[in-house]
Amino acid sequence: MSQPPEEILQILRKAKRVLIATHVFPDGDALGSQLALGFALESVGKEVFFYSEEAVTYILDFLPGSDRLVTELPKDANFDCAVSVDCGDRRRLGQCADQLLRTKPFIAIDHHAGHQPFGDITWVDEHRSSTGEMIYDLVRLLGCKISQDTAYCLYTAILTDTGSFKYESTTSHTLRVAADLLDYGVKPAEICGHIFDNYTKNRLQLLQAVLGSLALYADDRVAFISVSQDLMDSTGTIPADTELFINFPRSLRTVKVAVFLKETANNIVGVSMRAKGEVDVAEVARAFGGGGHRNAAGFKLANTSLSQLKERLLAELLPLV
Ligand SMILES: [Mn+2]
Repeated sequence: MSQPPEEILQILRKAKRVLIATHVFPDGDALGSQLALGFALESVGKEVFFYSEEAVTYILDFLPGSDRLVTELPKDANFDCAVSVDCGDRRRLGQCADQLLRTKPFIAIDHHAGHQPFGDITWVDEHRSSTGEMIYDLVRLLGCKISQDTAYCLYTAILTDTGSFKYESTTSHTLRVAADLLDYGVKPAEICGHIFDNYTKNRLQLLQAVLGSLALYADDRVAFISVSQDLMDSTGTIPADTELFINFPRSLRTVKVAVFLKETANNIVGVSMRAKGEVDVAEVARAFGGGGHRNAAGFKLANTSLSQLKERLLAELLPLV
């Protein structure tokens, strides 16, 4: 497990105005890490600007400070540095990637296996459970104050990226950080309530329909579920509503690989894959231009359909299980 490079500490200590960004379609780790780092830097007198390509969805808008995210980059802002958190490659910075990367020095902090380096200075540690866990170590070293809001965001980041401390990536350090965050005022049941017991009726009806798409192969070792754009339209849901659905096919006792195919507008299909045991789904994802961890990976493909992509993926996956 690595610690933040001294150079990053020096840059952040010196900087007065800091731009913080994360990946598109930010999840709990992305947004929690972004906000927590910002609050911590503000606690030592820095001015912070939070950038996100799109506004926060209702699923994460309980996070303190989520209303501070700005979807437009200021034209004449003189930032002393920029930091991207939880972003595995520059494309995931979104449409403004070039403009963001023009801020120098640009620091990238991430934990994705297969991270494609970008920016000027990076701290990438694929053995970390979450970027939130890394941000905790960073802000402690910087001597920042950890407010209840900061702790709340970091706990959400770690909780969501570890699947509630269930994934292999959860270490003793992860749990020590989480324990510290409780001492800063986090109430685990409250955060769990916001994340897991907060479905809208539409979202539950979407889940009902998506589970109806379950298809099993190779003696139930491979499971597919899918969602079409039509289904999302008819249930009045958004892509963020499908978050965590992949855990249902993954939960099948016989499953080695679970796949969730998500059709979005313009014939683009997003794919999430989860593996149990030896199968490396990151390698499969890389063959389609994506990436991730050995047991959790994904990619997006344009000009395809749900059924076409399913056939192609089956051809790749069946020999592996
Ligand atoms: Mn993450």
